[in-house]
Formats: sequence, C-alpha cells, structure tokens
Amino acid sequence: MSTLYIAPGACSLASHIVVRELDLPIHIEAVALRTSDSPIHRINPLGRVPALQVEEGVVLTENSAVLPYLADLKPGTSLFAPAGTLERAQIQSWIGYLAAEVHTASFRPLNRPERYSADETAHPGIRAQAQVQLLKAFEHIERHLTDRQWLVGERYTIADAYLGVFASWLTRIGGPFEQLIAVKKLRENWLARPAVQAALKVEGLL
Ligand SMILES: N[C@@H](CCC(=O)N[C@@H](CS)C(=O)NCC(=O)O)C(=O)O
Repeated sequence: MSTLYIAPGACSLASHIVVRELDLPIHIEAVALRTSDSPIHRINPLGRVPALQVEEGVVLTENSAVLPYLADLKPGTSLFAPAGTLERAQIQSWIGYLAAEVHTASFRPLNRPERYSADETAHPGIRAQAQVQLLKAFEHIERHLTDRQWLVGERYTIADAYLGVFASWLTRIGGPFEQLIAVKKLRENWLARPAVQAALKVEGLL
C-alpha cells in the first residue's frame, strides 16, 4: 500500500483531502517538520511534505504532481478532467499558480524569513513585503471567484482542495484578507465537505 506523508495543517492537507474525497487505499503518516530526526528525511531528501511513497524506493513529491497523480487513480473523477482537455490544463494552471505565487513566493517568506536573510533585523521587512505579495496573489483569485463558486468548471476540483488549505491559512493573518468575500465563501464551502472535515479531524485540527 502507498503511504502519503503529511504534517498536520501543512500544505500536504490538500493531498490528504483528495485521498479521502476519492476513498483511495493510501496510508496516511504524519511526520514532524524541521527536526533532524524526523522520518521525512529518509523519504524526501528535502525534508518536505507532501511525499507519496508509491512503493519501496519510489517517492513522488510536489503538490503539483501529487494532486493530479492521486486524482488519476480514479479515472473519470469530477475532481479532475480527462487528458487533452482544456479543463485539465486550467486545473493545472491554478495548481501551478497556487504552488508558485501563493505558497513559494508569498507564504514562504512570510512564515520563514530566515530563509531569505540571516540578518534578523531584516525579517520584519521581508514579512511585510511577503504579505503585500500574498494580498496581490489572493486579489487575483478573488476577482476570478467573483462570479463562480469554484476555480474551474463550476465544480470542486483538486485545485479547490489545494486553494482551501491556503485560504484557511489566511484566517491567522486577518486584516485586509477578511475583505476577500469570494475567497471566504470558497473556504466555507471547502470546510463543509465531509472529506475536509475527516482530514482535519485526523490531523487534530478540529
Ligand atoms: N514545492 C513544494 C513545497 C512543499 C513544502 O514546502 N512543504 C512544507 C509544508 S507546507 C514543508 O514540508 N516544509 C518543511 C521544510 O521546508 O523544511 C510543494 O508544493 O509540494
């Protein structure tokens, strides 16, 4: 059986949710992050989650690969779209945007400024600019969601499972992010899904 390595509340929550949405026979293993003795270092040399051990010695990493791979284990699922369709490319486009612009370019410097400067006095400035970038990234999503409930094709997909995780992280920041009404609505609809509730419960977040 494959094993999905996750950390409670981390971006791996999206893959965990998809496993539950599709009722996939995948073992969920929670690991600690940023500790040298965590088992994640044996699985993913980068020490990051999500990491999907497909079989002994075969590990798939990166949300942008793990989410589509999981969805393709259930061909025909409404969470994704068939190969060669525009909808599939649109779902992948949003996953790319979330991974690059929202996670890596914005949340990472906001949460881990020490990775951008060893000078602690620079950290408040890095955080402030990261928050500006994060707001811009979410304003783009807000505009897109103004006349639709989900990111692509009027139905919940793996891109929404992923966006819901980042939208839930916004609640820790508040301020201008509370004005993003469409994002808030998506977060509420995401939170109401039984698979999201089940994953949050297992991760000890309810
Ligand atoms: N580009 C990776 C980023 C994964 C990532 O940064 N995961 C975080 C949790 S949200 C992590 O494992 N951080 C631990 C670390 O960087 O040491 C992806 O999209 O899967």
